[in-house]
Amino acid sequence: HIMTLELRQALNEGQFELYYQPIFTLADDSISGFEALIRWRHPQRGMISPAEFIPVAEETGLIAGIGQWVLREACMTAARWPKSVKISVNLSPAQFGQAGLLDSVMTALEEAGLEPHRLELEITESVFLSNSRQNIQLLYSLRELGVRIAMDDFGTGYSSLSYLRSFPFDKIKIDRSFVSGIEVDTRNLAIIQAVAVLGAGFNIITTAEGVETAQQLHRLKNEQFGEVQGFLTGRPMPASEVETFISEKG
Ligand code: G
Ligand code: G
Ligand code: MN
Ligand code: NA
Repeated sequence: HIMTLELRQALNEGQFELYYQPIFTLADDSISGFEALIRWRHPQRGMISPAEFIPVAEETGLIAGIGQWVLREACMTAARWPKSVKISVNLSPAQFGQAGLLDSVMTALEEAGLEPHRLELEITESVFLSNSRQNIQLLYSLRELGVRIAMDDFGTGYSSLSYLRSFPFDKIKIDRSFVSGIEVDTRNLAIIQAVAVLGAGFNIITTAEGVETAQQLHRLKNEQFGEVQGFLTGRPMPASEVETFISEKG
């Protein structure tokens, strides 16, 4: 791929950055943690979204190196935050196919001196589509380290309900497409209510993504949703702004 060389160069020359988006606990309005979101500051083309380059990195195998960088950087940054604040890192399904994921996670935690329970790994349902036995095994090994596992983009993949039985997730993050319009869309609201019940029954934290309006927040609170994340409560921000954000909102 035409981008491959540039991606390799980006990793070597430090062109990647992490932005951090806050996640709030609804019960007490406290900051639960931040999700790390990668950005590519391209020397000519400016900021490039991960939606553009992560698929290329997955195809070319560069995701291993990029993923390792993300883990180290996120853990180092989070180690400077108050201990009550967690860090969530997105794992690409392709990272599961590569040897060394477990090692990368262990090394990142050790180097940063971050307590494992403060690291949450976000995976998508597609991790269960291929090599599911091996991948579930790996998830258990990660869990044994003490890190938390969240199912990301819940509801957008295939037969998501069965995966909830395959692995004891700590959290489900419902995709933002189900949050949009819950003020008026009775079908999306019904899905939100069902997921809240599911979370309670499985003893899994529920997080709503893409919360953009005060009415949505209010609705989610009413439905006993656990957490919210979205432009309403905080946009992704550079690391340099996180500590101020915590001291103002925490
Ligand atoms: O903010 P946003 O445009 O950053 O993210 C777009 C997509 O890229 C989301 O699906 C998000 O999960 C994914 N993404 C963001 N950061 C990372 C990362 O560090 N690793 C992986 N694998 N995906 C990421
Ligand atoms: O797939 P994942 O959940 O990791 O993706 C996170 C993506 O959602 C990022 O691209 C992030 O910038 C974006 N995002 C975060 N909050 C909101 C929001 O309130 N509205 C919209 N439209 N996107 C959001
Ligand atoms: Mn995510
Ligand atoms: Na998501």
